[in-house]
Amino acid sequence: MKTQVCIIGAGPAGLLLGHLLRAEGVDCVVLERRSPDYVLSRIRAGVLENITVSLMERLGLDQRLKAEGLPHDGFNLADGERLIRIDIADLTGGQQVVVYGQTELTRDLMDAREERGLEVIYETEDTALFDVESEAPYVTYTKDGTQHRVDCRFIVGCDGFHGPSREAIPASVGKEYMREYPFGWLGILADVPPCNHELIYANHERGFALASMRSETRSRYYVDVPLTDKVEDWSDERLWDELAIRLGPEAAANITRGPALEKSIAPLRSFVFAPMRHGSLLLCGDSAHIVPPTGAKGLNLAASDVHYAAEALTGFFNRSDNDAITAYSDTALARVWKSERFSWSLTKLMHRFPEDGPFERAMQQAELDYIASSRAAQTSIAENYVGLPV
Ligand code: FAS
Ligand code: PHB
Repeated sequence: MKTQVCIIGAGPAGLLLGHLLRAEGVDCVVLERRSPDYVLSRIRAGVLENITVSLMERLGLDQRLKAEGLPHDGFNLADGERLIRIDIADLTGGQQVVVYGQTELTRDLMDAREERGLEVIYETEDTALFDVESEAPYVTYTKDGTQHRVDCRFIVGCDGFHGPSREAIPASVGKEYMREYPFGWLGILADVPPCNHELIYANHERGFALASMRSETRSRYYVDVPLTDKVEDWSDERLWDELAIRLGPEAAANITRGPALEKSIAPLRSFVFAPMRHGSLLLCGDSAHIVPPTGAKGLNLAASDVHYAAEALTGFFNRSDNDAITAYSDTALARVWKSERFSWSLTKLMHRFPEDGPFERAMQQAELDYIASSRAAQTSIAENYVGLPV
């Protein structure tokens, strides 16, 4: 097969990019190792920044997002019994975030692929990248026992943290930055009404908790747990009991319990790989960077990478403009680092680290007190949470 852009990975980054390129008449194909059902079975992000919503609007794929998404004007930091509300709308001149599950966004992008002429090949195996330093790279993969080859001008690695694309950049070129956290997030999804109409991030002496939702009848909660914990260690009842303690009496009084539809533990790490372009290979999303989910940035950073990559690739093919391709890595990384900083700082503020002593705890308390009393501090958090300009 011959095409202009071969995209590896049909998660939100790969599908968004594929649709944006097709909308500009650029040929592309997306290779995905899993089945469509498997991709949709993942429960991940739930908060959308402006950039992600605006890309769906640009594609004309925002009907369900607009109909079912929940626009939020604010969110809350719970510090023991005190609730510090960050009034996003007031502090950012009316901006909002939208609560809409990554699963639903991915479904909208998948459902539109045929009518938009976006070819996605699912259940590919042994995907391998070749000649990425040349102007004629190619990808090989196996499907149903037959080997296939895709010749293209660019490869875009949208294959997540564990995909092969990043490995195709020589160690002599690539630099990794990593911070792993001494806890994971145990999440539960349940068809119960949320305990609050806005998100609550709680810093409790027993640990972190988050009250989030997918709709007015489906809730998503998290507590942090030691990395040695297993999902089996946490019965639904034990998890609901712990949430009621950590989220504070007001939220606890409003918690409706129910059976878990999904329960899983995700490790927390901060990771950046640079550069995000090497020759004819570009990286987008989790293939190049990971943020702890505290700042709700993972999916949205993938969207901003895709925004820059689509601009660069359509400029190359439709306007013979090389500049944006050349600048892609620096442009994308500039926004990545700011989101990494915000996600790391909110993680440090809202979690109890086993290595922390009384001084570190006092610093957390002082920062929460400052945030509670300072419009400037709240504005900084609000503008980062809604998403910094692209
Ligand atoms: P993805 O990982 O979503 O997609 C990559 C795709 O590439 C996958 O479909 C994979 O199957 C495919 N692939 C991999 N190797 C391949 C190969 N060799 N050939 C072909 N295809 C291949 N963010 C939040 O904001 N809030 C959350 O609560 C949250 N929870 C998360 C929980 C988990 C367990 C994880 C891993 C992430 C979570 N995130 C969360 C972050 C998440 O939203 C990611 O940032 C987002 O999925 C990134 O999208 P992609 O870059 O498209 O990567
Ligand atoms: C979620 O709803 O899954 C969610 C929301 C906000 C976060 C992380 C996860 O910061």
